[in-house]
Amino acid sequence: MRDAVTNLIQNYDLGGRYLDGDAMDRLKTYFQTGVARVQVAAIINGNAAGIVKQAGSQLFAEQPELIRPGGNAYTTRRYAACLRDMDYYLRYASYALVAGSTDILDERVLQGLRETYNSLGVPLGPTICGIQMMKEIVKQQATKAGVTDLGIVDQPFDHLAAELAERDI
Ligand SMILES: CCC1=C(C)/C(=C/C2=NC(=C\c3[nH]c(/C=C4\NC(=O)[C@H](C)[C@H]4CC)c(C)c3CCC(=O)O)/C(CCC(=O)O)=C2C)NC1=O
Repeated sequence: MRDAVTNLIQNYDLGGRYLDGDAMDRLKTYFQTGVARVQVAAIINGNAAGIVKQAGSQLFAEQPELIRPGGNAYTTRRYAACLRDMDYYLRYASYALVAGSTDILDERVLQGLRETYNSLGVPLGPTICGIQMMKEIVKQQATKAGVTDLGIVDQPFDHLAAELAERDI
């Protein structure tokens, strides 16, 4: 698992290069967003259960067929598995946010996930909707807390969504 700084250092070390102006710019950007990253991670940590619950209610209100007989989240067990998955996405998104890198998402969350979902019939579209809903809730809460740099919040959630999306091209 790597973060923005170790990623950068590794690249420069591979080339045997000193950190140049470009590296400095990237480091500056990361450190300048550092306080906001920690702030948003704290918001997620303090409200995780509520965020998952709210996004879940929103998802099932918009797509009620998911929790009707024949739906993938129908039965208490599968309903709980769905919310548990949302909680995984939220928790790992908070790690990626602090790391300033989506590496951890690739390594710990996304690897083999599409295949697992496909074999269990877990629909990807609604899962992506759930991830986007959590993103919006986190952004609302971050805005309320005075965080202005919301692009950092988009990054991990959008990465999860994009990697889960069908892209057979
Ligand atoms: C930390 C990394 C990690 C992830 C991401 C993860 C996901 C994950 N979700 C699973 C199941 C599942 N995931 C869902 C999720 C949903 N169904 C829906 O209709 C909704 C759209 C959606 C919720 C938003 C459901 C219902 C199951 C159970 C499917 C089944 O057993 O039939 C399974 C199969 C094994 C199990 O049931 O536990 C895995 C591995 N596991 C991990 O260790």
